[in-house]
Amino acid sequence: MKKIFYAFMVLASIAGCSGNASQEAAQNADSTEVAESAPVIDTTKTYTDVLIKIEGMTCTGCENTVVKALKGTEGVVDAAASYIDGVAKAKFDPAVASNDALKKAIETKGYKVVSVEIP
Ligand SMILES: [Cu+2]
Repeated sequence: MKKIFYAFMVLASIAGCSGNASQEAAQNADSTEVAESAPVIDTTKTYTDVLIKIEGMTCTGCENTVVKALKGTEGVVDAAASYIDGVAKAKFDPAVASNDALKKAIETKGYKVVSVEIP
């Protein structure tokens, strides 16, 4: 019975989110790992803030996937996303990360980056 229940949950989550559910489940599974390696803001550095316009986010799970993708990118110290507005914000060390690196991290998760701009 447990296997049947699990299969149902997987199907339900896939139906609820256009194709990114399995990736979200994988991301959620190692959420503690992400928390442990949370980046620290160094006040001696100058960071770049960007506003990223994204197509394809449909729920809070998508927001989490995008935020984790951004925070998992080397040089990113803060990130947030809104599926309702179709945007994400990120703060990064321009000596380490770049607009293209952020774009690539998001598009690897199956979302389309429309633009990366200074807000
Ligand atoms: Cu979603």
